[in-house]
Amino acid sequence: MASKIPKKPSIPEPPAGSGNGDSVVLERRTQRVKPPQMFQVVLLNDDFTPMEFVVHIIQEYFSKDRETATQIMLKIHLEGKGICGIYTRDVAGTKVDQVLAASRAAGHPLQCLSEPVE
Ligand code: TYC
Repeated sequence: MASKIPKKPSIPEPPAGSGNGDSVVLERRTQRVKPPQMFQVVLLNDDFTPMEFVVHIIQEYFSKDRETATQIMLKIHLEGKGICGIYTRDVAGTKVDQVLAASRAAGHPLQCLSEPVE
């Protein structure tokens, strides 16, 4: 006759994630990363910088074709200022530095700045 092996008293497993001190509880959360603040790079009008130079600057540093660059330049000439592009903070700052350096190197007083959008 086979002797009965006594069964180990069974301890029920705690429900997953119930937190008995050894367990790690993972909560599902939707993480939302907000888009970065954007900065528009603006050129200002003046009475001295040649139109052709401004068109060249807009083509070269803001990747516009000649027609678009000419339209932007004329808008600045007529309205006093105009947006040449919208970028993240660092890229906008670099554009401003590059435009100012190229303008001073050519002996022109062209002014360029960046400002937060909205
Ligand atoms: N007003 C300038 C002129 O008549 C042309 C100009 C346009 C200058 C745009 C600056 O951001 C500027 N020669």
